[in-house]
Amino acid sequence: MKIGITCYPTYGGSGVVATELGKTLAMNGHEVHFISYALPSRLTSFVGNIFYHEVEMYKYPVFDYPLYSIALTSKMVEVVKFHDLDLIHAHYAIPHASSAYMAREILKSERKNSKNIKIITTLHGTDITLVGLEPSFLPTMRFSIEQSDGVTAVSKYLKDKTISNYQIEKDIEVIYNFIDTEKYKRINVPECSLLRRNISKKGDKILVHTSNFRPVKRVDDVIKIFAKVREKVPSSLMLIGDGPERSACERLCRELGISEYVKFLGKQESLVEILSIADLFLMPSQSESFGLSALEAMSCEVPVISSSVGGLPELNLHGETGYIAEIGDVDRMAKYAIDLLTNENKYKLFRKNARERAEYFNEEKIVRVYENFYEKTLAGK
Ligand code: GMT
Repeated sequence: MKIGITCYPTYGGSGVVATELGKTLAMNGHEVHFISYALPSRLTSFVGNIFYHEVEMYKYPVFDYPLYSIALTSKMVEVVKFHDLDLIHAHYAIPHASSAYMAREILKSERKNSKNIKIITTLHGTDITLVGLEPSFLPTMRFSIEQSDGVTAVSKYLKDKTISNYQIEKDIEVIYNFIDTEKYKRINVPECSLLRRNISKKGDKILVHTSNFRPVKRVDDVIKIFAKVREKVPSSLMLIGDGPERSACERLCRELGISEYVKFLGKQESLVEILSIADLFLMPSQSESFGLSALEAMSCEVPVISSSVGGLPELNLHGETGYIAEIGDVDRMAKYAIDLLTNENKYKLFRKNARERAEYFNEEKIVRVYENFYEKTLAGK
């Protein structure tokens, strides 16, 4: 198949899923064309069969705001026409699904009797639960989801939310986030020992959180949970990523007098090394349609303490791969963390369970589900 993929190129989960999907599809022999405003951050090395097309933004003094969705539509039309694509897979509905819809209609009007391009939209999270609900987006969102030839959501929760929030009648297939379990596995290389020495004292437990530090991630709760854990268990906290809440979080650590034990590592590429020295992953999010970063941790045998929101209970099995608690219940999350970190046998079992659960979301298996979905959509089923 010849597949166009549009996604946000930044560090967010939707871009990661789209890029890893494209890379695996290319390895499976498909021709993949990324159409985005910058090179996707995970597209770091050369892979044959992968092409990248940058959306060119035209600046004109009259335009106070960049006309990204129109420029994207035109780029989609160009790439489909000159590379004879079979389908466009839009990741994160706003504005990718509506640009793809418009591109399909332009192409339809231009080549009356030739094959029609198919549009597949994957809903990732805040495109449905937050941003898409804004009155300035809602009607366009509902229309472009309904008009897609195929729609997928990354959890059952997100599928249900889409149907109830937008009164969508279209079939939505749940295709979970996935993980390369061969790459994301616990390792013990010299870099790990070096990192461990930098992070904590010998024998101390290490807690970790990775995110883009947006309010929805509740990184302040991560810090409050850690402060309570630290009262009972000698431990350190690694915070990976960056974003708008970071300064406030650094302040909170100073106020709580725990700065010495909290390492802000910023954006990092070597996640496997980092996760391999961690004992527990914290994800107390306000909203989370799936929780890809928790899956990355679980694949490296790190149990998860998370909130019970969104799709998290579909990933993190309470009492097996970690624990879940109500949003904001910092006391309970800390209690669960202390319980796990001080009970060696239970911890070992959770660690094993976390890895086994991650294997359920194995990349090969789930990319095959996407391929079948593409074929079904192309056949008009
Ligand atoms: O919806 C978002 O906040 C953006 C998106 C991203 O690009 O980071 O994250 C979502 O998509 C991921 C990949 O499908 C999911 O694993 C995340 O749970 C989801 N984030 C939220 O729902 C907050």
